[in-house]
Amino acid sequence: MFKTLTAPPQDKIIQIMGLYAADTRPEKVDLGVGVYRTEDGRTPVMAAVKAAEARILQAQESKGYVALAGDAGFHAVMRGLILGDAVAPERVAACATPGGTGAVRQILEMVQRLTPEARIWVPSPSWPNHAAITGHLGLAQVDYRYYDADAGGIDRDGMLADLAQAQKGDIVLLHGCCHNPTGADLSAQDWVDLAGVFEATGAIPFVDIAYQGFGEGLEEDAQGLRSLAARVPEMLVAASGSKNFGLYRERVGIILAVTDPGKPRDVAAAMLAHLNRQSFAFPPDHGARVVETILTDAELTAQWQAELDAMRSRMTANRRALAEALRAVTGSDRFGFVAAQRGMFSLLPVTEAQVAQLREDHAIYLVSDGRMNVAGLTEKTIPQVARAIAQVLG
Ligand code: PLP
Ligand code: TYF
Repeated sequence: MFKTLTAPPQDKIIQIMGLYAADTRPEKVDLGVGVYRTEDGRTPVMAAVKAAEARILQAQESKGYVALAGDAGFHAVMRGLILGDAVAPERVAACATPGGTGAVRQILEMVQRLTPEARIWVPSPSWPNHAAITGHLGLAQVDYRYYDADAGGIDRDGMLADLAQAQKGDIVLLHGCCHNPTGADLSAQDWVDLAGVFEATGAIPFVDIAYQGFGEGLEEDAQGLRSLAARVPEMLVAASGSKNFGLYRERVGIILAVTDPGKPRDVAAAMLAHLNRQSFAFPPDHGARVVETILTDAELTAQWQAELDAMRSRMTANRRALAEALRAVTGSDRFGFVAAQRGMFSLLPVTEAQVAQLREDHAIYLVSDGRMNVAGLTEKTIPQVARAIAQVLG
């Protein structure tokens, strides 16, 4: 069976991880994969996570299976963290998944089974796994206008005009906050206007939120999603605990399906559990247990929030410092958007060839589309990166 096989296309982000790992130059700078880093380049286990793990190690008496949809306590804390009190808990079907990617995959698989004719509207550009998974499942994807590269912000009119074309039952993917790869987010007014589009079209919002707490704050980052949830009859949410809990490899993710209470909620929950069973049966538990332990303990919650605040502040400071350094070396304000944006990523106005040049000549690693992980910058590397960008852009 393998003799005639050709290799599948590689994920451009994971490809960069490999190139970076193989580079032996000591001055190399990793601004590729979306992983948080400290000033000294580490991705540490958060202290609140360590404390929760110590408690779990002491108290856990069984590693027996939990449930196909994961643990109800985990569902409850994640529902609170993400949806707040925007919708009644009786309306929400929850299902744990292996990471946010697992949530995206399981949601789209449910869509494929329930409404195979639905089109999936995806912002242009978006995280590459969105198109990869819709393509893998054979779903029809339509890209909608989202990013305005000249403005370093969103193409609001283009987005609203495109989405007005969505049909009843179509699925519209939105990034909850910290848009990957552009760093350009929807404003509160945009979320309100989008709710109007959903009401008018009958399309269903699907919010992918992988960076809650990395933008403006835990509550602030969920505000748009919550305002939408309060207005629409149905909504899908895929959330990740990889970034805000630093639990990347533990694979913490959840689906929240907002439905009508009663039978629709129960059927959605059963469907999601059924689809978990078809793919991997029981979702991973350890990371989910860590999240539940933190969010059900006031002290651990406060400790975690303080750590998350510090991570966010570091990224914001890096943004400001890089924008200033770029202003100094280029004498122009064209990189001002880097300081104004939030989250882990910004998209630099560079060609694929210029990205290759930054990598080959300057040992600076960006994703091929120009995406930069600002958490990978340090006080020491910011001047080096600014000079290299200025040089490569000419
Ligand atoms: N969605 C987006 C937009 C992401 O950037 C990511 C990456 O972190 C994910 C989902 C899911 O990540 P994970 O599967 O590691 O939880
Ligand atoms: O965008 C990123 O860098 C992170 C990590 O297939 C990631 O979301 C990258 C590629 C991928 C899965 C996760």
